[in-house]
Amino acid sequence: MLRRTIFRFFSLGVSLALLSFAQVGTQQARVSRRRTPAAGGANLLKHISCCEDVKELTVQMANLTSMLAELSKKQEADWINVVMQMMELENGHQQHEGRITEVEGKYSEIHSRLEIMQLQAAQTLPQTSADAIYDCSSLYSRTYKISGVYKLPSDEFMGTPELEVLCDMETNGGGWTVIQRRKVGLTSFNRDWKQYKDGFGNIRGDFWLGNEHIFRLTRQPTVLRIDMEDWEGQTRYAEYNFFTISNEMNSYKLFIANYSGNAGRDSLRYHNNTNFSTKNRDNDKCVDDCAQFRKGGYWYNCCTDSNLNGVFYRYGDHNKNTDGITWYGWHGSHYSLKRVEMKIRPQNFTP
Ligand SMILES: *[C@@H]1O[C@H](CO)[C@@H](O)[C@H](O)[C@H]1NC(C)=O
Ligand SMILES: *[C@@H]1O[C@H](CO)[C@@H](O)[C@H](O)[C@H]1NC(C)=O
Ligand SMILES: *[C@@H]1O[C@H](CO)[C@@H](O)[C@H](O)[C@H]1NC(C)=O
Ligand SMILES: *[C@@H]1O[C@H](CO)[C@@H](O)[C@H](O)[C@H]1NC(C)=O
Ligand SMILES: [Ca+2]
Repeated sequence: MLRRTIFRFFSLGVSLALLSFAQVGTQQARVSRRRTPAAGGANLLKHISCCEDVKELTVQMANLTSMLAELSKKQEADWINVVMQMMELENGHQQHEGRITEVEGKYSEIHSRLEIMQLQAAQTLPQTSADAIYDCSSLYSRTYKISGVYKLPSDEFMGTPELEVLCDMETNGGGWTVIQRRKVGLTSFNRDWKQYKDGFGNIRGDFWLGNEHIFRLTRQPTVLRIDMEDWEGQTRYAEYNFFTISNEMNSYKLFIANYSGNAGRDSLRYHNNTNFSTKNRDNDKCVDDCAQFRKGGYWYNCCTDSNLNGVFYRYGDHNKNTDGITWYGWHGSHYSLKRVEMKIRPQNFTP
């Protein structure tokens, strides 16, 4: 939009300049036409006529030069205006994004009083290597059986950092560590490599836990479950009895196996054995840049059979775009889902 404005401005500038030169042309033509009738007069007259013409031409040239100078001054002022507008827009955008984060935080806070209480309970847990709490399944085994946000203490022995996690202690036996959630729709998932590596968003709202954490948590044999909801309130799930990603050096490549569920065709299978891509790291199997097209970070192939980190579209806009939160095997390529949660737990977990 802005680029188009700038372009239009430039073409306007160019046509103005062209117009000025066209004026020079016609004025010169007028001058030479006026010279012709004087041809029959005396030499002196001719001479004067000639010099007056030249004088007039000089004046016109001077006027034109000053006109041009004025024009370029105006053009410069317009240009500065455009740049200022651009900067203002950018500023507004940043403020907007800040507001969104704030609003989402507040929204989530209202819904998380109980979660905070659980968090405090979790913080009082003893921290020894033997009791290492390193995911929601171990919390579950320690009788923490209420879904919500917990803080996992850091563990030097295990080399694990302190980490806030969202635990789903209800679905199909519980013990799930949620690695991704889309439900509020205010957090952008069109992020760069570093942000996908470290994680982003709000653990009480929408978030990506971070590829480093996912890599670490899936060192043991792990199950992945994807819960989805559409705008009609129907729910589906996809479960993989085997899930892991490789390390950063190997571009967090995806491995999944043994699908079960009711989400129609397995739409993550197409992404099996592909590297992770973000808007600034094209590791897909395509000439195109899938992360740019689908506006997310994901294990893009060429490009998608699902796009769970795509753009959150609200009801009404949810079936108009191909860069939404899609699962082709259920609702096709143009239907952006209302809610998604990706969660993991160890294969050997027993409720
Ligand atoms: C040139 O400028 C002078 C003074 O500004 C003005 O009187 C004159 O009409 C102008 N001539 C043309 C051809 O624009
Ligand atoms: C995936 O990543 C690995 C290591 O980063 C690289 O060697 C390989 O070529 C990548 N594959 C594709 C399809 O980009
Ligand atoms: C993914 O690829 C691996 C081989 O790397 C294979 O064993 C596995 O069955 C594949 N998963 C699916 C769901 O096709
Ligand atoms: C998939 O399930 C089969 C049968 O239960 C099992 O033999 C196989 O090892 C599983 N594959 C993976 C990669 O876990
Ligand atoms: Ca590519």
